[in-house]
Amino acid sequence: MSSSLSLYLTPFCFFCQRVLFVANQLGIELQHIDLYDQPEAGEDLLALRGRTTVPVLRMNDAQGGVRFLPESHDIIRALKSFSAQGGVPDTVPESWMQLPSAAS
Ligand SMILES: N[C@@H](CCC(=O)N[C@@H](CS)C(=O)NCC(=O)O)C(=O)O
Repeated sequence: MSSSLSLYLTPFCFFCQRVLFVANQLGIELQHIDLYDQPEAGEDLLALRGRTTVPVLRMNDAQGGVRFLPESHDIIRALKSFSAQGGVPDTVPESWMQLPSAAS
């Protein structure tokens, strides 16, 4: 199984739309975690940064790794980098944020 990407977003968020636009242009699939429909999904973001600001990109890899990348500009840069390197990597980037509960 390969890595999967999800985007925490709300329907009214311009920064989120910009990320979705670029992902679509690059042909990168992003599952949507819509905090308007699923407010409980914001708990991970609160644990991560103490706020539920979106967009935040989440990667789950096949080894059980989970990492997060906030800030639309950083997300777009990462998506372009994945695209230039031939696709989403198999393992989560270690520079991305992780939940305090996952940090050793
Ligand atoms: N600098 C951030 C700005 C993100 C931002 O302002 N998001 C708004 C929605 S458009 C938000 O989540 N506001 C609610 C909050 O911060 O709790 C980025 O570019 O991603």
